[in-house]
Formats: sequence, structure tokens, C-alpha cells
Amino acid sequence: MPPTNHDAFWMPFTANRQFRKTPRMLVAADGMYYTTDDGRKVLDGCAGLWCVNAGHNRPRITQAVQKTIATLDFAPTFQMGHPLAFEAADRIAALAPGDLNHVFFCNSGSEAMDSALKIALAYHRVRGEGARTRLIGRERGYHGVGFGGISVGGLSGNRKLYGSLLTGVDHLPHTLDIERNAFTRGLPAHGAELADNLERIVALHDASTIAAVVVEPMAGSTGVLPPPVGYLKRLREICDKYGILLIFDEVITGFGRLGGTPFAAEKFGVLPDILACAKGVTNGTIPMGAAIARDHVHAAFMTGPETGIELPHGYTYSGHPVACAAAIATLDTYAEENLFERAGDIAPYFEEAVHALRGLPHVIDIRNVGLVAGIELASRPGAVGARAYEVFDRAFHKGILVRYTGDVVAVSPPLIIEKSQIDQVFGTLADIIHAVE
Ligand code: PXG
Ligand code: PLP
Repeated sequence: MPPTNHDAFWMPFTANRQFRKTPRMLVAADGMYYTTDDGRKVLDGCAGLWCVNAGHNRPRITQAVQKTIATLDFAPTFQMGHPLAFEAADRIAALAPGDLNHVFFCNSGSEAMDSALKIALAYHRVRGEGARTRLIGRERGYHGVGFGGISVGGLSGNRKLYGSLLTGVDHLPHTLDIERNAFTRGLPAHGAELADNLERIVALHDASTIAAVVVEPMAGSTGVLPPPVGYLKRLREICDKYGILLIFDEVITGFGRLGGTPFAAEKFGVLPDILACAKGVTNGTIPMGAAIARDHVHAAFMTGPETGIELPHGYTYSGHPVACAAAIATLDTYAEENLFERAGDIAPYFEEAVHALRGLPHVIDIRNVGLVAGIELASRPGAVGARAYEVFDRAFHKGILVRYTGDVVAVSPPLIIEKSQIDQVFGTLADIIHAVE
């Protein structure tokens, strides 16, 4: 019997009581479209939750999952191994830039970030610099919902209910500057100098106490903030000067989202010491995340007696066989269809389409890079988020799924999107933005 009330599922990041009054239900997905419980097709304008980069129901991935679950439903990876985990790690390492060669598996972006932060702290400790315990995040950063992630994260709504969080954390300023950069296409020209705030943080705490700096190369969840030209390079230089590790959280930016390259690190020409990824690694099909470390980070642990466990960290499902099979099939699908290149090729059309919304009522900024766009609306007095929620809800009923955060409407479609579908997404959004109060 279908459920008649929706009480038991305590929904994540959802207005639960509002939702129950008018549920938005998805029952199937294929290619670029969801199907709703009342049989409507909804164009997926946000790749599920920024994760279904190859589109839905891709046969190679589905078959790999089906085959593996019937062959090796689970295998431990603590002091045991199975071939799919080694193969998946090899494939991910080969895709990652530079000497990001060592893949630590987990099950989500939140766990990838907790893993990355723990590896950074432990790295300094095993090298005899155990005083380096501070972690530096950034205002408006989103790094998932674990205690590590919300501590370095910079969204007060995600932090304020949860006590004192990790100690010894500081934050860089965010890079949004609508006054100087409004309606920039691609990376904003102004703001590289904001990276110099890291010098001030170093002067305050002393470099000898700082373990790592962590940023999203493009801040996604907070409302699409592409990095100012030169900003990430400057962060890298300052980290190098003081022996601080640089962590990129590529949970959204990974796997072609920014067009042309697999990761933002390559696109922006800046190599982090640790890179966190998730989401697109399995095309959203099976939960998986990873923290990928460079050779020098990994090598620091491979000392001491060979019988010692080098990193006391791991999840029951680290390197789960079904997730590994999904990851391998996903990377095959991306490669066979040249999807990262395709995203880069279609990005100019996408950019043109989103910037056509400039001049509509309420639109105060439009930001984009690759196949990501954020349309920032003026907030209603005393009701931040209400206008964007209305746009999101109306769009769903008109057959387009988008995301909203605060008063930013975010679009990040599967990389297989066609031009006509781009027109449909932004045409529908234009009509709605015209119509909302
Ligand atoms: N880091 C970044 C940069 C993310 O965007 C996470 C970590 C956490 O991943 P998990 O798998 O633990 O959720 C994320 C996740 C949205 C939205 O629409 C964004 C995320 C998740 C859900 C919704 O803004 N990002
Ligand atoms: N809680 C208990 C009681 C456990 O035994 C375990 C794992 O064995 C965990 C939490 C952690 O679970 P996971 O490894 O799935 O993160």
C-alpha cells in the first residue's frame, strides 16, 4: 500500500511541515528527465543534487551495479581487499591532476571532507609538526554536515544550532562582491587580493599552528561563487610559503561540472595537496566519496614499522564493491561520451542563455562557470529566500527542476543537456521571474 502520510521520514534540509502539505514526489528518472507521481516529465536542471553528471539511468552504470550486487554484495576493506576497490582507486587517481595519486574512500562529500581534514592534521603530526592543528575555512563555504565540515564551513544557518564545533578554526572572507563584479561572465575580475587575508590569519596565529586551508574552488551550495581571477593561485602561494596544506573541496566542481577538465584544480591551474570529491564519482547512483592525497602527503605516513596501521581512519563502507563498480562504469561513461569536453563546448551557449535573464525584475546578479549558473534575486523585506523558493516551486510545476539557496536560483544540469533544453530551462525561469511578486 502506498504511504498515506509522510510523518516518519524526517527530511534533510527541508521545511518538513510545508512539504507535507504539497509534496513534490519523483518516481522515476531517465536521461534528462524525472517523472513525478502524477505522471509529469520534469527536466532535471540540477543533476539531481549536482551529482547526476551523465544523466539518469545510464545502462553501463546500472548493469555494473546489478552485476556486482549479485556477485560480491559486500566485502570488508579493513585488512582485506577486493579487486574493484583497487581498480576504482587507480581510475580516479589517473583522472585526478598532478600527483594526486592516493585515494581514500568514504561514502559522501561530508565524509570526504572529514577524511581530508583528519589526513591534514595527521600529516603534520606524523612529520613532527604536531602543533599545526588549526584549520582555516572560508565564510559561506559548504563542506557537508559532519562536525569537521560545519566547523570549517561558513554558513551560519548550518552551524549555529550545534554547539562549539571544532576549536582552533578561523575563516577567510568570502569572495562575493556584487558591487564590483555584478553580471560577470565566468570568473570575476576583482577580488584576488582577498586571498591576502590568509597572510593576516598567519600573522595572528603563527604559521606553526596552522595545518590546512580548505576552500571550494567554486563555492556551489552558498549560491554559485566562481573564484576571482588569480585568487586560488595566490592562496596556493601563501600556503607554500608557510608549509600549510591546501585542500580543495571538489564535491560539486569535480567530474566535469566546470567544463573541459575533470576537476577545477586543472581548470584553474592550481594543485591542492588533498582533493575531496563525491557526487559525480558514481553519477549519483550509489553513495561514494573520496579524499585524494598527493604523493608527499601519503609518503609522510608510509614510515615506521610495516606492521603498524598508518592511518587509524575508515568507514565500514570505504571502497564498497557496488559503489566501486558504479564508479568505474561512471568514469567509462564520461570517457566514452567525452562528457567533460562536451560540457566545455556547450558552456558558452549556457552562459549566453543565463545572462539573457539580466534586466528581469528582481535580478541583481548572474554568475556562471562551466555548466553552473546562479541567478541572484533581491530578497523580499524580512523574508530572505521566499522569492527564490517561489521560483523553485513554480518551476517544478512547470516541468523544470532547479535548486535555490537564500535568494539564489541555481542551475547545474547533467552534462548531456541539449541546447533546446537549455532554452527550456531559462525560458521557463524567465517567465516565472517575470510573474513572481
Ligand atoms: N562539500 C561540498 C562542496 C558540497 O557541495 C558536500 C561537501 C557534502 O556532500 P554530501 O554528499 O555529504 O552531501 C557538498 C554537498 C545544494 C546542495 O543544492 C549541495 C550539496 C548537497 C545537497 C544540496 O546546494 N553539496
Ligand atoms: N557505531 C557503531 C556502534 C559501530 O560499530 C560502527 C562501525 O562499526 C560505527 C558507528 C561506524 O559506522 P560506519 O563505519 O558505517 O561509519
